[in-house]
Amino acid sequence: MSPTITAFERSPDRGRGLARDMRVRWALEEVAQPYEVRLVSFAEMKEPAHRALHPFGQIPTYEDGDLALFETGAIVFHIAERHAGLLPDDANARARAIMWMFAALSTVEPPILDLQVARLVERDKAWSDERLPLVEDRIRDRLGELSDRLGDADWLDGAFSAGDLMMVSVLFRLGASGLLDKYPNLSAYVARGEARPAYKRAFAAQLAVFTAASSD
Ligand code: GTB
Repeated sequence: MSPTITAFERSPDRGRGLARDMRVRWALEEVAQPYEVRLVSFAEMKEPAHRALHPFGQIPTYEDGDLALFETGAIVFHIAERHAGLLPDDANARARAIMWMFAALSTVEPPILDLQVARLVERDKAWSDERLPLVEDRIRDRLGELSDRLGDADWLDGAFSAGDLMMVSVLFRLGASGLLDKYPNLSAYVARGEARPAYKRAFAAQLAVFTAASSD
């Protein structure tokens, strides 16, 4: 049996790969694990049946036999543990790859999410013009630090790992903001991730959902 993930029936990003099912699809493609997708509407996500899988009423979820998971960090980690290809065999290198997954989710992603909230939700507030530059500065700080660490390496710690998958996924969300442009090594790092065949397959699959929904 293949695992089943959930994704937006109609993604507000119009298939640009910004919704978080993309990282799960990418991980499954990297390890060549076929998967099913159950599409859910915004209303269905808030119903008891979906909340039984995801207490916060969100996507993605992951079901495989008796196991049901939510949170992309946990899902990608589970996939990486169960299959070869996303975590190194060496115990220390493996611990560092996991460290980078956490760094992506708990150190780099939060200010990037703040920016989306500042731009999409808070823009009409009287204090928005003052807050926005502060949020952008926090992102620049993190990007500068990450850029220094990456240097001219291809990936964060040796071979491509789940840590890179998560970090590229997080940085990808900065796309249209232009904030990555000042850090050519980070832009090239994201482009390297996007150039991976597994990424391309995952991107095409989530785009196909949007394209099919648009032609209904
Ligand atoms: N921490 C959780 C995880 O990593 O799994 C966060 C999950 C989450 O934020 N899910 C979002 C969701 O279900 C979709 S990905 N939101 C609906 C809700 O909360 O009611 C976030 C997202 C949504 C839309 C875009 N977009 O259109 O550009 C981009 C990203």
